[in-house]
Amino acid sequence: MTAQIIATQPIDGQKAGTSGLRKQTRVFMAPHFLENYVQSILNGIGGASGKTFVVGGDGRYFNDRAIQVILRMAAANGATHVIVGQNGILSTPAASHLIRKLGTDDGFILSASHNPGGIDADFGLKFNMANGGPATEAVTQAIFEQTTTLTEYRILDAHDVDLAKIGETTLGDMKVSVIDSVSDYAAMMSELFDFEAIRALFAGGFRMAFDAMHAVTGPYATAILEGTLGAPKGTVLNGVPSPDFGGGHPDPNPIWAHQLMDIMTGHDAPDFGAASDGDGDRNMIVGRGAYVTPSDSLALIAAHAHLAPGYKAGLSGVARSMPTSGAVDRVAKAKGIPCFETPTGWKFFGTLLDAGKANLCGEESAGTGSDHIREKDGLWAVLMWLNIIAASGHSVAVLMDNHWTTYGRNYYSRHDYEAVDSDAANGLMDHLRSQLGSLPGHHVAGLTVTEADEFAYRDPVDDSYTSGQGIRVMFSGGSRVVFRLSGTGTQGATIRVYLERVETSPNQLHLTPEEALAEVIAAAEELAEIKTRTGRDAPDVIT
Ligand code: VG1
Ligand code: CO
Repeated sequence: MTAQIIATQPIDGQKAGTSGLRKQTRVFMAPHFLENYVQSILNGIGGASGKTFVVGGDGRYFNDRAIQVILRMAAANGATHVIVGQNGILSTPAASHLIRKLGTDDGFILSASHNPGGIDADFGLKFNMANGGPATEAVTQAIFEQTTTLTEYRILDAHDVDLAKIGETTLGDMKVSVIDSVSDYAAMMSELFDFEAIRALFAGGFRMAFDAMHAVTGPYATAILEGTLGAPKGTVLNGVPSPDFGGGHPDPNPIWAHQLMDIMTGHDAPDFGAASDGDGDRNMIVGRGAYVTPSDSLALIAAHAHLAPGYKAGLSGVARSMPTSGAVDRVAKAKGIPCFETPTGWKFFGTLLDAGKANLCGEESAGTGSDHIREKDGLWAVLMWLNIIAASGHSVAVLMDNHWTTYGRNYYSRHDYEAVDSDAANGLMDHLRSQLGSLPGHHVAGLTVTEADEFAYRDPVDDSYTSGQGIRVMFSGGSRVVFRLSGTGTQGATIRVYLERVETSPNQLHLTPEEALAEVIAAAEELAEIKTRTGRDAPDVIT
């Protein structure tokens, strides 16, 4: 087995977005594309010599081939040890946990997360660092710079490693350990949550439906919910990961998880429903006929986390991404703990978690997690809810009602306009930017603007500065609209419009989001001229 040095040239567009590098699968499979990016990562971190890595992915099309390439390149670049999930499977949270538990230098996670999979869909590669979290902005930039000057990569001329068999083998001078994908993660969950209480809940007839969406959480949910916790067989739906996620879109929201929504709103609905995404870091929570927005879920968890054994000392602080609703802010205020507002993407929570400034974080896009790892964690959120339900004895609907009565309700919705012409999307954002200075004091669709800005963030731990993170327009009374361009799409631009209204009147807590947000939606249209600029009559996805 010899290390080969292959001559190559820089490939355009190898710039990571909100969460890793995401491209259409065929782009990733083009000659040298994956190899160039992996070598750029290794160069960007100062080489692989003597290093250990965790490698795994969500099982989507090309996962298995990409892992074999990464293994051969790690070996050729002098890595000493790579730990791989069996059959190449590791959820993003499980990979983050393994990096931390085993003390490896870094990790490679093969996933395009909530994007569909298959040869005609999307593929992705995320690089995580020794704290278990996504590469920081600085490292991401260093890697990108490498992609623009790369002239060669190193790869071992070798056979495939058998990833089906648990055990140790070697590839050149490098050790390869194939490990069970689920057991370490499951053990960590049993330490954080009151498994006895949740087991008793299921034994008492509590019924649940978990939709794994043919993605990576299938084996994890089956082992934990149906295995350890004794939920009846069949609790986990779509539990076998498939390379194209059963032809679906593995994004856990009421639109894409409509099978679960139909079950939860149908006759004989179970008590509790949940779903997770392609790589297992997102979650959806739904009670019988009661969908919980991710922003509300974060706030409710902040209010009740002390009921779970791993959090009984209470929270040190909470953090949310800027577009996430302010519901959690009011819980933090009531508890007297800090609440941080960060740019979109889990990488911005890492320093706060490492420094102990926050130990609960969340995003409106169905991401929730804590300092147990450095990624958001879908099943963690589901188990946290089960723990809260078991400890409080309340249903999801009662928990949310009580929460709104105590703290008020942040009505919230996100409108996505997908695959919009990039020039039109940039024009829309430029137009908004040009209005910022003149908006305060003006009336838009019956609302009065109090503040308008483009969000920028100075990290309170490492002092790094990130600008251009979304346009915010705040209205009197606490309503708000935020506009951002997505950093995870692979075609054209996706415009995200985040709509929010705060309501504290006791008789206004049960409106539909459409009713409650009608004025804010009208204001968003008036400010951004979405219809005329994009040619779209309505959003593609409303969550
Ligand atoms: C989206 C979400 C963001 C999330 C990111 C990665 O990014 O809005 O909150 O962190 O996806 O999630 P964007 O730039 O498209 O808005 V995952 O589960 O796809 O890794
Ligand atoms: Co994900």
